[in-house]
Parts: sequence; C-alpha cells; structure tokens
Amino acid sequence: MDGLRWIAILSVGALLLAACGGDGGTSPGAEGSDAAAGATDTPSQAAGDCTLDEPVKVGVVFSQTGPAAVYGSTQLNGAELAAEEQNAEGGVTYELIVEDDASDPAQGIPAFEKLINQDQVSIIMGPTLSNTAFSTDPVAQDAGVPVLGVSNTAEGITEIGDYIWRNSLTEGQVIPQTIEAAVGAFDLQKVATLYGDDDSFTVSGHDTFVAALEEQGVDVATTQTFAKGNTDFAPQLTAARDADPDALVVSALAEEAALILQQAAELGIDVPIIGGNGFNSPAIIEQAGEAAEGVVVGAAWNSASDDPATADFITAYEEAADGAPDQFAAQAYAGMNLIAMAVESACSAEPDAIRDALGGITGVETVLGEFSFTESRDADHPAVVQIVEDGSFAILE
Ligand code: 1QQ
Repeated sequence: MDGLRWIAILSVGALLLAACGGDGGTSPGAEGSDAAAGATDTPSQAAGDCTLDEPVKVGVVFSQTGPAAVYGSTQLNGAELAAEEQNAEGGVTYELIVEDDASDPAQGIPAFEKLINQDQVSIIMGPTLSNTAFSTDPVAQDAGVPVLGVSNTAEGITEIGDYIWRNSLTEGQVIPQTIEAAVGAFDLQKVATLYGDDDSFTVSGHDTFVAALEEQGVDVATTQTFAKGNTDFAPQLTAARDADPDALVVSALAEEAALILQQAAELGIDVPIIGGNGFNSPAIIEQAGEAAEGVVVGAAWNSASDDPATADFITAYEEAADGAPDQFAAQAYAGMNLIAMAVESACSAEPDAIRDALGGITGVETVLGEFSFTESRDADHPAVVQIVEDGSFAILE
C-alpha cells in the first residue's frame, strides 16, 4: 500500500515536471525507463518531501441520513480510512470536516456554504448523489473551491464548471459494457425498462441504458416509471411482466431498488434484472435476499481484483469499520488519496493550486485500478460487470 502510494505520488511529481518542460523532452504520457528515471530525480523529492504546517481542510459532504445513507455511510468510512493513513505518513496531514446532506439537494447547499465560507476548506469531496451535486456544485464553482465527486455518475456533472471533478465513472462509461455482457450472457432480444423519473441520476442512467440497448439491437417492449418514496411497484412490474421481456432493466436508487427486486420475485418475474450504479450497494442484497440473486450491475471497483492494493484496502477497511467495503467506500478511499496526491504535488493548500494539480494526475495506481483524469475532469479507469451470486457480487465478465 505504502509503496503504491509512493509510486503514485512520484508519478504525479514527474508528470508535473514534464508538463512544465523541465525534464528535457519526456512527454507527460510517456511510459518506460525515461519517465521512470525522471521520477527518481528532483520532482519525486519535491512531491515526497512536501511539508505543510497546518492540516489541509477537506470538506466531506456525504448522505449520512435519508435514503442515500446506505451509500454515504460506507463512503465516510473509506474517506476516513484514507485520511488516517495519510496522516500516519506525516509531512502533510488532513482534517476532514464532515457534513450530512441528508440525501436532499436543499440540505446540500447550506453544507457547501458552511464548508466554503466558515471552514474555508481547500477542496470538497462529495456530495453522494448526482441529484444533490447539480444543486451544490455551482456554489463551489462560483466560490472557486474544487469539488471531487466520488459517486456522481449522471451525465453533465463536470460540465457545471472547471472546478468540478469526479473519480466516479459515469453511467455512460459503465452501462454499454454491462448491456453488451448481458446480451452475450442471456441472448437478450427485448427488455422492459423501469426508472425513477424525478432524480437526475436515475433519469440519466435510464437514458444511457436506452442508448446502449439500441446500440446492441435490443428492443424496449415497455417503459415504466416511478417516483421517489414509492413503495408499491406492482402496477409497473405487472405491465413489464405482461410485455414478456427477456430482462428487466432498472435505473433506481437503493431504497426503491430493493423493493423492486422483492416485488418482481413475488410477481413471478424470473428473467434477469439489470441495474445501474444505484444497485452497487450490498445493502440491497441484504434487504432483497434471494430476490437479488442473478442481478447484473456494472461497477467501478473490482472487489475480487488480485491487485495487492485491493486486498490491503479490504483488510484495513475491515479493521477500521464494521463490515466489508463496497464500491462506494473504495471510490471515497481512492478520492481522498487522489486529493492527497494533488495537495502534495502542488505542496499547497490553495484551492487553485490543488485544482491545477488534479489535472496532472495521469496513470496513477489506485484501489480502482490505474487511474487518470480526462480532459473534461472525469475519471478514466477500468470497469467490471458483476452478477449477484450466493448473496455477493461476482464477476460476470
Ligand atoms: C448518483 C449515483 C448514486 C447511485 C450514488 C450513490 O450514482 O447519484 O450519481
């Protein structure tokens, strides 16, 4: 773990120097011995030796209450674990200032305002939901404080402005691969879709599913919608069942997702159910039980990866928190480590310096795999397609 963290910091240092033209012609994207040799010279010292007198204040806005708390609770564990590990290293330390957005855009805004105006944080991690991010992130953009989303997957988040980043793959980066794998595994010809039409993430996910299905030549036999807080999905599920689909494609957050799985089973729907990012919480499997078996969902973290960094992370998380990490914990853990890389390569707590340094992060090792930020401040790293087997996520492809 420590070794990987150092490799990552060294590469950022090397890349920043290369970007400044200081290493005699090695391009930022160059791999191999030249770049590696560069990494052991002065830039690595600069990145590794950074010391800041005061702890760097990192605002953290996760849903600790409300329907998205199943995601926000593991996110907080992941971020805290990474900060503790960073602080144990010394040199630069981090103070997390944690606010609860209560799964509600209206409560996210004052949380952002407090962190920016009162606490004067250097960067904000969060919020949990895209639906909240569309309300909160413009506040940070206007104030010139960078935001790192670690679970926002709706299209358009980073288009809010040039202070807005995310390490979470978008639905558009994961769903096409998921549908392709599902078509291959289950020979899908036609499906029924079901989605929440009052949430930015569930709408965006559904749009992405429809485009991916079209791309694969799969017909949508019927489209059903629901609203936040609905608990009876029998009308929509009955209409879906009557369309005789080869699969049910669902874009939903955890609370509705678990009920949909249970009620689909009760109605005798036995075709595969394919979910978007909202299905990535093990809490859904716990709640839906047997009804979650066979659910297919694309994910940004491979918990079964044989990368030692993954095993180290799982062990450290299990020691620090009560239970196993999920994708959301891994993304928050990686997010805090990416923030530390940026802070330490800039060797500054200034929001603008950190924002610029995030732009230099390319090809670094994280618990999400080899990670880069794209030109548009989105994430670039491998995705996996999972299927629920015996009560846990297994790899479908
Ligand atoms: C979003 C999501 C949710 C599932 C995050 C928890 O992907 O709101 O963008």
